[in-house]
Amino acid sequence: MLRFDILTLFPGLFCGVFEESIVRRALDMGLVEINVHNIRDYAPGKHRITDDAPYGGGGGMVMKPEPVFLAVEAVLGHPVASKEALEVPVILLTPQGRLFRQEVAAELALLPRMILICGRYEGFDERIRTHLATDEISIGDYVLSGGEIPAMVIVEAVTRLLPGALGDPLAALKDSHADGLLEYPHYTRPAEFRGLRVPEILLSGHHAEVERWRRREALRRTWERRPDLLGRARLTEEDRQFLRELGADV
Ligand code: 6GU
Repeated sequence: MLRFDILTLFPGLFCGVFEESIVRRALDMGLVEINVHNIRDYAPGKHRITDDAPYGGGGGMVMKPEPVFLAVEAVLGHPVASKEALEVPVILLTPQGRLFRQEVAAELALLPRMILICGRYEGFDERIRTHLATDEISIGDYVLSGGEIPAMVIVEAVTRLLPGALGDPLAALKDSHADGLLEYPHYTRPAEFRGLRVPEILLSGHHAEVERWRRREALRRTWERRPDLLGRARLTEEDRQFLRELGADV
């Protein structure tokens, strides 16, 4: 069982997204637990203020440290003496974090639980980074207004890796990126659609030939579209030979 605790100023955004699909299945099967907590509930004072102007001036607002620290402590059930002593990873979602890749999803899928903190406004008070977060993750090089959609992305990518989450236990291994390559092309019936034929090899029934074709198409597609991925992919000597024929320097 993997437990996610998501800390956000907009808990309503999470209604619905986990109600469908793989995550719903995993929740029903008891493979995951997802708790969404409103950071505002932990903001002291009548007005429950969660942000303030930055010291030193300049535009924008900054997330105050206290509500975030109190929310994490409430979830853990004890005060945080130091982040080094934390037994649960506290992951800050920020464009400045390490890039979320399939390997990171696989790493997180091995954990028993984690706390995801969604940022809003112009950023977090730096003390949240330095004295509370054990990790910082970004989902890509583009700007989002908050960490909520990144948190959804992480929950979905991690959950589908949990044993039993996918109907087909081998499906996760075949996915794009699972072995560092893009997926080969897929076809289904009919064999001819508006004059467009399915590649003959797929109709041949020669299993080994089909596998060879698929591997080559995955390599070709990765070379054509994402040559940057080839450096990290797991490649055999035969793979390298084929890529060299395409002009790759591997
Ligand atoms: Cl984790 N947060 C925000 N605000 N923007 C992002 C991101 C995260 N990852 C990519 N862009």
